[in-house]
Amino acid sequence: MQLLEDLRTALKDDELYVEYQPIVLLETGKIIGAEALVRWQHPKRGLIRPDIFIPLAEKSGLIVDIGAWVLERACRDISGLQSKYFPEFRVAVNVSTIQLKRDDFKKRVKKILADVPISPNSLELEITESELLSDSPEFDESVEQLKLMGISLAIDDFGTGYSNLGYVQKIKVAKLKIDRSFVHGIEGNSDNQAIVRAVHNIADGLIMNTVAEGVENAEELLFLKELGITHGQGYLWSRPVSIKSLIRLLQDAA
Ligand code: G
Ligand code: G
Ligand code: G
Ligand code: NA
Ligand code: MN
Repeated sequence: MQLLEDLRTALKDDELYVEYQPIVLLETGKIIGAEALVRWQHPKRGLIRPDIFIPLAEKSGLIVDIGAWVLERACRDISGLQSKYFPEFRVAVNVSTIQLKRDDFKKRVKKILADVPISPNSLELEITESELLSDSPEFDESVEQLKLMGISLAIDDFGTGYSNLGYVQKIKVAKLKIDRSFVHGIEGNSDNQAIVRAVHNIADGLIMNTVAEGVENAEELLFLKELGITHGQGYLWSRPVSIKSLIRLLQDAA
């Protein structure tokens, strides 16, 4: 498959880059961090979205190197932003369960943290599930080690895919990110209201934070605040932007 062949060379040909989408406190709108999102500028086909190439990367195993590259890029970008402007700023990076199942994942993370001046406390890893996570001692070990290093963990796209409540209880992450399909149009959809309320109650009971993804307008924001959700992300505040634009956005708000 041509696209997969192209993806094999995309890293070394410098075709991947990272954008950042602000994560805000719903109460004040203050931007407290950002999620790193990878992009692929294909030389012939133009911009290819991660929904297309991340699954390819996962199936082929390329996600291990691509994921490590995204993590290092994000740490470098945010390290610069912290040291020059906003020392408290946090960054969330997506990691596939395939990366977490590798027994060298912890070593790769340690190496990045040794090379880049950034505190593990300002780093969050969003676990995205691409496959059913059957019993994996390597995965459990990675999760424990990352926590010991002071890195916080979140479950991404909660409520869709394979994540289930037993899994949430078992790995005890700090945060659930509520999938945007439940957030969109929430003010007029009582099913979605019930789901978001229930997810928030579960998170609250397990002492986890909740982040609402895909917040697009003031009606959704108001509803989420009333439900007690604390953090959000979405086009209401900003699309994913370059590191330069992120810094500008933060400076304008300061
Ligand atoms: O600046 P620009 O129009 O590109 O910003 C895109 C969106 O992000 C707009 O809705 C703008 O109001 C919002 N935005 C920019 N900075 C901040 C901020 O510091 N806090 C909040 N809540 N929103 C911001
Ligand atoms: O960036 P966009 O809004 O198109 O993201 C689409 C999907 O791609 C999201 O579900 C997101 O989790 C995933 N994604 C984006 N960047 C990364 C990444 O660096 N690693 C992994 N594993 N998934 C990513
Ligand atoms: O990791 P995750 O799948 O949650 O990645 C976030 C994805 O959601 C990215 O593809 C990003 O571009 C997209 N996104 C971010 N904010 C919004 C939003 O307000 N509305 C919609 N429809 N998509 C969004
Ligand atoms: Na995701
Ligand atoms: Mn994510």
